[in-house]
Amino acid sequence: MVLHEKGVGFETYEVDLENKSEEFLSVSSTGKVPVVVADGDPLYESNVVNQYLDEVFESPKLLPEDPKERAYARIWMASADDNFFPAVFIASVGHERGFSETQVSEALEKLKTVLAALEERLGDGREYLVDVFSLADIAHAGNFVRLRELAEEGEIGLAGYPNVAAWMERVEARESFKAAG
Ligand SMILES: N[C@@H](CCC(=O)N[C@@H](CS)C(=O)NCC(=O)O)C(=O)O
Repeated sequence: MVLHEKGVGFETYEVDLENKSEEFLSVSSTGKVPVVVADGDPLYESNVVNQYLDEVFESPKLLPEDPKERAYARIWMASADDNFFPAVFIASVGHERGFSETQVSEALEKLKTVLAALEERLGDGREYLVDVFSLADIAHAGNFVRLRELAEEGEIGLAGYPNVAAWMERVEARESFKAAG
């Protein structure tokens, strides 16, 4: 999404995470995706990569100018990593990935807590997590598809989180979200 927002050209490589190639492991020291190879140097951790891209490519800026708003953007980016991603991931594919029934139900409960926090944050007509569309929204958007699957399966009722549902629609309507597929 960041690269599409910035209009920067790039190539993508499909990675088989069940059967990681030597070529992939030579650029991904953690064996995880995403990895961005920038002028030959591999960068990883999506929030770190996204901040690098935001610094290197000027426009549009995807972090607020105001230091406190910028701090809040980083707080929500950390929450996407620490709370939203693991909860959605284990709740949606935990069974296939060897997590126990208890871990999957705990992840679902955790997800409800995370959604409640997002719901509160997005109250009072706030369109995005900070005062502008930012890396904080992008940090969550990568898991919207899984969250929607959970909603379709009846595991999560998004109707109970109207601010979150409206925010998701706003983010999903962006060309960068559609282009990122
Ligand atoms: N905090 C990391 C998480 C990276 C991550 O966990 N990626 C998963 C896919 S969503 C992965 O590559 N898993 C493969 C594995 O662990 O073998 C980031 O945001 O980049």
